[in-house]
Amino acid sequence: MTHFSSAQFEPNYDEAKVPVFPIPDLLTTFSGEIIKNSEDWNTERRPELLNFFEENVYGKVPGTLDNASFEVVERNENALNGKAHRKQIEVTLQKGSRSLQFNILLYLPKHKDKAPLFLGYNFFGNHTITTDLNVLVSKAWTMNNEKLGITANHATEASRGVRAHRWAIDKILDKGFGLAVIYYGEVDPDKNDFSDGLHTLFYSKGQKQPKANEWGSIAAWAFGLSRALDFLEKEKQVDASKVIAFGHSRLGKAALWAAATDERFAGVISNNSGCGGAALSKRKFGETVGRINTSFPHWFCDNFEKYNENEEALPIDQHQLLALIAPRPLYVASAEEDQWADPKGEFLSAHYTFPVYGLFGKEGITSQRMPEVNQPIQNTVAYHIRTGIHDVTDYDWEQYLIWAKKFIE
Ligand code: GTR
Repeated sequence: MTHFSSAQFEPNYDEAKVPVFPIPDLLTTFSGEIIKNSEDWNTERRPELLNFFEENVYGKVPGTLDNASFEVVERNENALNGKAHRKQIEVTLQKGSRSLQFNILLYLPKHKDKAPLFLGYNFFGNHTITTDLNVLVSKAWTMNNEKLGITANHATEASRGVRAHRWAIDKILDKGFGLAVIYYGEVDPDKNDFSDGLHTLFYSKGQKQPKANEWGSIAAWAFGLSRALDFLEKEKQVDASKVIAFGHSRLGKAALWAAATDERFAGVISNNSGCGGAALSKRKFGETVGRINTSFPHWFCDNFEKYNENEEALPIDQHQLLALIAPRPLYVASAEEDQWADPKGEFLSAHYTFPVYGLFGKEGITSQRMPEVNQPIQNTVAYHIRTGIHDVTDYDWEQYLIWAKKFIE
């Protein structure tokens, strides 16, 4: 197993140095059988791919919960200047004598009886996504970020609204969609330490960390999204058959894995998810498997380390993760200045899913030519690369809303 320090690692940003690499075939099973229709995809190929990603990339969920309960701790029928219904829900997950709590912040458009909805995580707490003074500040461990006013590993009033620019709440509500968000650190704190968060609920006696094929943090965050969907299914004003998992960057990786493992998600948006998300691993452009497993050893399962500086040995690539979403709508988005996430690798990965979407009579992206910046391609599989940096912008949301109106609503 290769370990190397971040300092030793020189990322490649030169297209000429991208290795010649195979694209593992979506429609040939590991034993060489050819998949000819959607039924064979669903019964043979999809399960074996899903199983590979579970065992070797993200890790398996080691058991089931004993109980999940939901309590509405705050609500207002006239939030955001009368535009929305707001609810804050405390979710309690239980296994034996252990439990974990996280909070969902839910905004629903007032004029709609049943709204389709985006569900996603935020990085620093629900109160950071809006200047709404009624949103509760998380008490959980939070990564320090002086610029955002977060010190001593806890958020305070100082960070209210600091990430509002990433969540176009007004635009979302105006188009008739709801938005539900969760602070990801309440589900599993983002640190290489398995003594807290969701993992601890499932340990057997004396166990201190997940086994080599068991879940890392991305899979734990994905599991949290599914539990939030359990709640949304009970919520009368939500159309739970139209919930789109959304995520940026590491949380885009989590959204993709949530939609891959839980087919109740109606679709998924990967915003700049990069390595271990939408981007092809075998291109080794920007962030690589070895680098991500070194910087963030807790994100994937330990089995994934076999592929550190050894992407050639992977019998799969990330387009096969994306294909697990089929036939549901999938949006992959990149940013021009986010070369670390390998925009071309994200585009090609979305492109290579088209034969699977085709089995279902859905339109993927058949051209191998990347579109120009700010020229979205919007089929059931959609892609855009916008100008600017690694971020979520109004431009991104405007495109997501056009696409979601067409393919989800
Ligand atoms: C980076 C990491 C990326 C991406 C990003 C983020 O440091 O290398 O894979 O996940 O963080 O989440 O913003």
